Amino acid sequence: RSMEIDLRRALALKQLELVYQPQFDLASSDIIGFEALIRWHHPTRGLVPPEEFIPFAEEIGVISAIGEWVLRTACKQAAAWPKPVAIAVNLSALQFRGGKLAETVISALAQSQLPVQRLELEITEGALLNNTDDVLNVLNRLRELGVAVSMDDFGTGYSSLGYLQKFSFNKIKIDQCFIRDIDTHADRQAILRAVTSLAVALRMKTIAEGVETEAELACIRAAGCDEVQGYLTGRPMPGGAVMALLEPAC
Ligand code: G
Ligand code: G
Ligand code: MN
Ligand code: NA
Repeated sequence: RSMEIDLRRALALKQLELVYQPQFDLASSDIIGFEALIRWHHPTRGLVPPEEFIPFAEEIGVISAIGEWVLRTACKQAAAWPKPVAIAVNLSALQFRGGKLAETVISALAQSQLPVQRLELEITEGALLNNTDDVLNVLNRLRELGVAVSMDDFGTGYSSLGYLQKFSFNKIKIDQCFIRDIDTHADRQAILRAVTSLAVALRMKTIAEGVETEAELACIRAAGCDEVQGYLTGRPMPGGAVMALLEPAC
């Protein structure tokens, strides 16, 4: 109960923060973007992880407000970065309800002056599970605006492949469960090769998530992934650290 009261007030009390995890192109080693990840600094509980409060925010009906804050804040901060890299924002399935999402995205872009090509939205297949046609309409509308859409946590749901046929995602984010210890798991290597060749055929990019070791990185390269995101190449960092990282070295 008190957690509910606290979460309802978290936005107004400025207890929410976005951290950013870098994403790298494997061929060039360039930073190509950052994923925005939300953090809740609770006054007594300390740092509450999103796995704990995002489902709760969905349950008590504040996810739309939080999601809109995330979108506006990420666009505003990214617009001020010294390099025009991409900013990836996670969407909850519930943000597709109410038919306001496309307007919110348009408004966040206009307010921040972020060029539309720099925005990527990440959705899990959970977002497509119910009211699939409504969600697809919104996604197509966003696509027409020029926003990129990634399928997050690919391979962990019930019908990831089915959704690839329904919507042409710009990018497939391959879940960490296929990446972890891939250097010692031939089955994971086989799965990764299959997913990357599928992505080539569908003209989608691939990014490997949760890469933690050089050995994993070598396998990901060998499998032909386009991009990498993980603790090995960069942990989620506050906005100030992003500025420092992107500032040209003199
Ligand atoms: O950074 P990480 O532990 O912190 O994130 C855990 C989970 O929380 C991931 O599944 C991620 O997609 C989700 N998450 C992080 N930030 C956001 C956000 O801004 N909105 C939504 N809906 N989910 C988020
Ligand atoms: O949105 P998504 O479900 O992809 O959220 C990414 C989550 O993975 C975040 O919680 C982020 O902090 C976490 N993460 C990113 N890189 C790594 C990594 O290398 N190892 C682990 N264990 N978690 C990671
Ligand atoms: Mn994500
Ligand atoms: Na993911």
